[in-house]
Amino acid sequence: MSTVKETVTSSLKETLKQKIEAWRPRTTRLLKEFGKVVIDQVTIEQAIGGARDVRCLVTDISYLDPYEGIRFRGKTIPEVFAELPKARGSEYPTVEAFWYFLLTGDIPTQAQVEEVMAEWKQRQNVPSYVFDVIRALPKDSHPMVMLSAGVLSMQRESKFTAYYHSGRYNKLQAWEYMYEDAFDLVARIPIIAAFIYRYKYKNDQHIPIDPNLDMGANFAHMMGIPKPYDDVSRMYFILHSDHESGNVSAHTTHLVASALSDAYYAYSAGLNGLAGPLHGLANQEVLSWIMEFQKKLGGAEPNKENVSKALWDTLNAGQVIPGYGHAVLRKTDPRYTAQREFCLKHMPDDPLFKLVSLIYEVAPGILMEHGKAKNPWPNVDAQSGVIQWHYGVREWDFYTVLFGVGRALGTMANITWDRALGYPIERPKSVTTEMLEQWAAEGGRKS
Ligand code: CMX
Repeated sequence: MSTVKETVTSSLKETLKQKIEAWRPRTTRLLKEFGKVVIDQVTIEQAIGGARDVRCLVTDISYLDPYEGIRFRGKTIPEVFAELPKARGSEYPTVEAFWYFLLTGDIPTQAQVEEVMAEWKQRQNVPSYVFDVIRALPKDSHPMVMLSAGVLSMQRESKFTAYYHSGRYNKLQAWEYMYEDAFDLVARIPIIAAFIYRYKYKNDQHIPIDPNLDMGANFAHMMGIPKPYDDVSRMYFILHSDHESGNVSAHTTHLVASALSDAYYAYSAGLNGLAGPLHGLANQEVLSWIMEFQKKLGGAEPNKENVSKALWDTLNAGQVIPGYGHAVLRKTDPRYTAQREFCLKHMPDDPLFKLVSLIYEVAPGILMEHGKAKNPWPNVDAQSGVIQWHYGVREWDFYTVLFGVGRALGTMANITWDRALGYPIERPKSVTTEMLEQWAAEGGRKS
């Protein structure tokens, strides 16, 4: 039985407990018997260049192959969409089914999904002070500031922190309290996000939770957007959930949690990283770029020539083309493809979608000719804003908040497993420029 007293209705935690206990000996054996086996080397280029491609993080929640793209728990995006139980009358799985899958690696049965949905509802009460905190911010604060502050304000609710200070702290059981916080956080964050949207852009008029709906449908309902926005939400949150551990939002969350900071501290920090324009904020930058381009066209039809010129203007001004390039991927992001397939099915004639498709036709060739970006192909952010725009979410500074709701799933699954496997505080080693110069002259570090 679980050691945490909770009104828990699903068997998810017990399943997770069995998985964790079966997994721990693998990590222990690797450390004890094979701890000194070399798996990578670090070059000067990597030390200066953001640790690109250095293999020094471990996660089993997802893996990113440069040419294949993301696999969640060993499954590609099409496999995840095909194999997980769907929401009633929907083309997409419920987020609750995906949460079960991310945590355990198992495809849940319909009955298990319903249990998780019931537990999810139990956990989704957002304390009222969270809304007060958001309201206390200047109204023109970026919605990511509101989301990060809202998440951080819930830190006083942390069951992990209460357990840590209880005098009963036990490393083997710590994950159970991390799991409690992680589950509370994923259940609450869509409500905070919808609140921010309605507060900031819809005259502070709010739509209460519908307790009969799954997470994706409830989010659409609270946003005030009809079908198929429920499917857009399910698809969107699943696609943005995880991208292995090295990206800024996932890594920051893992890093902060490694100091035994709780899920609220950790994810608020992760959100702050997601809000950077080279990371999650790129989705708002894509829309902002497109709008600027259309303004300059002044009503003329977009075509390959004027799109190419605008892309070259951006590059020649020393700016990046938002939504293109990636630190790991070396092909079109399958998260881009999944969203493109949705667009082809549901909104093929949308003018903005057509423009995004036109950009896709010319941007990779231009980036190749430009010769700097290692990956000239589109990433997830190139396509996501267009779908939101089509369904009426035209306030593009909100788009990264949607990314943040999805990314909570992966980061929270990860920090639960981090605690379960007893990963230590993260602490890489710095060197000085002088040391690098000395090792460069000597042809490598000798001691
Ligand atoms: N447009 C123009 N130049 C680009 C570029 C793009 N889309 N992508 C990379 N480059 C440039 C880099 O700025 C870098 O230039 P400098 O040598 O002058 O510094 C050079 O090409 C080499 O970069 P890279 O090794 O190919 O890419 P990085 O791993 O350093 O960076 C990323 C990856 C995503 C930050 C970068 O491709 C980029 O800035 N893309 C645009 C922003 C974007 O879409 N970000 C979202 C990524 C997905 C996400 O996290 O949400």
